[in-house]
Amino acid sequence: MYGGKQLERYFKISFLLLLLMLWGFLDSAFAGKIEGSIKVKGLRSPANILVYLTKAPAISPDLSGAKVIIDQRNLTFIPHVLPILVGTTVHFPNNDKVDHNVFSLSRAKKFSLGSFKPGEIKTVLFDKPGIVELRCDVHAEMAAYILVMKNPYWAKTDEKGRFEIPDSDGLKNLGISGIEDLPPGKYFLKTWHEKLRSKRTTVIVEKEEVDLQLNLTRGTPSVLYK
Ligand SMILES: [Cu+2]
Repeated sequence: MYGGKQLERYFKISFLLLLLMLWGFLDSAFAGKIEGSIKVKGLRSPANILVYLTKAPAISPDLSGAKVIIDQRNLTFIPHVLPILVGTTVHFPNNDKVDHNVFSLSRAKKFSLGSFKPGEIKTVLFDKPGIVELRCDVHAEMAAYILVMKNPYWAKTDEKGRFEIPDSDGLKNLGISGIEDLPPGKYFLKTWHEKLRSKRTTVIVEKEEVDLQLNLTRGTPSVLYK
C-alpha cells in the first residue's frame, strides 16, 4: 500500500488543492456590483442616464446571439438611448406608415440608410466605440443615440434614477450573457446623458455591493472615452 513518504505527498497535494478551491471560492464571493442612484437638477426625469466603466475586466462576450433593434414607430426612435457593445449589428425596422431616412454624421459611425418603406428593415454594424447621433432626413424631430461601448459594464438609470452594474437583465435583453460581477479593484465610472454634464468618479469595489449617489446638472456631456 502507501509508504510514509507517499502518504505525506498525498496529503500535501490534497491540502494544496483544498487551498486552491478555497481561494477560488473566496475570490468569486468577493466579486461585486456597483449600485446607486442619480439625482438631476434642471431635468424632469433622472431616467435614461448611461452609467458606465471606462475600463473593465477584459472579456469578449459572444455577440452571435445578439438581437438589437432601434424601432421606428409613431415617428419616434425606440429606445431613445441604446448602449451596445462595439461589434454589434443594429436592426432598424420601419414600423410606421411613412418612409424614413435614418442617418448619422457622427465620427463613430457615418451612414445614411436612404429612404426606406414601411415594413422594411435595414442593418448597420457599429465597429468603433463612441456616440452615434441618429437623425431622420424626413422628420426633423426624430433623434436617438447609440452609445457604442468598449466593455459591457454599463447600465441605464430607471425612472427613479437607479442603476446597477453589471446590468445582467439589460444585457440579456440584448442577447449578451455570461457577464460576471466585478473583481475587487479600482474603477473609473462615468455618466452620459444628452442634456447633462458628464461626471467621472473613482469607485473601489471591495465586497459585494458598492453604493453610489450622484448629482448631475444640466450641461453638455463629454465624449465617452478620451
Ligand atoms: Cu423619419
